[in-house]
Amino acid sequence: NWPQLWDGHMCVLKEGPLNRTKITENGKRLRKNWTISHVILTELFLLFFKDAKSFVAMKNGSGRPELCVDLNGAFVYPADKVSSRKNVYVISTVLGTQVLFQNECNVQAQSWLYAIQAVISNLPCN
Ligand code: I3P
Repeated sequence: NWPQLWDGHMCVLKEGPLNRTKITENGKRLRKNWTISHVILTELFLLFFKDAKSFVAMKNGSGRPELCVDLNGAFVYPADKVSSRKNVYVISTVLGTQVLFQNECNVQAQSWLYAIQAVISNLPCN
């Protein structure tokens, strides 16, 4: 139960909008479907919500993220040649999920890269 899991256990390290698409799940290629998400970085997870309201609703006891990426053992790096978009990065998890994230502003995109890298390097499986 997400609201319970959230309650008192996680703190928000970074929060804001990003474009994202999942490209691989359990090692299997998926068709790209870029969407805008409200993204929450915690010490363990990168959470993708439909919008900021959905995140507030989850904290108030209803709803859950659309996508939850386990950062323990994950990698994050520039996604060169994976997209025609600019400022695209890929997060690759131990379970074979790959998510692209993107922001038109390279400073914004890079600040997410650095924040996610910092979290990963603090986790036991890095
Ligand atoms: C895809 C869509 C994606 C694009 C992808 C296309 O077409 O245009 O935005 O990815 O390119 O295949 P469709 O909507 O028909 O699925 P980028 O925006 O990241 O380039 P790709 O096939 O080269 O990944």
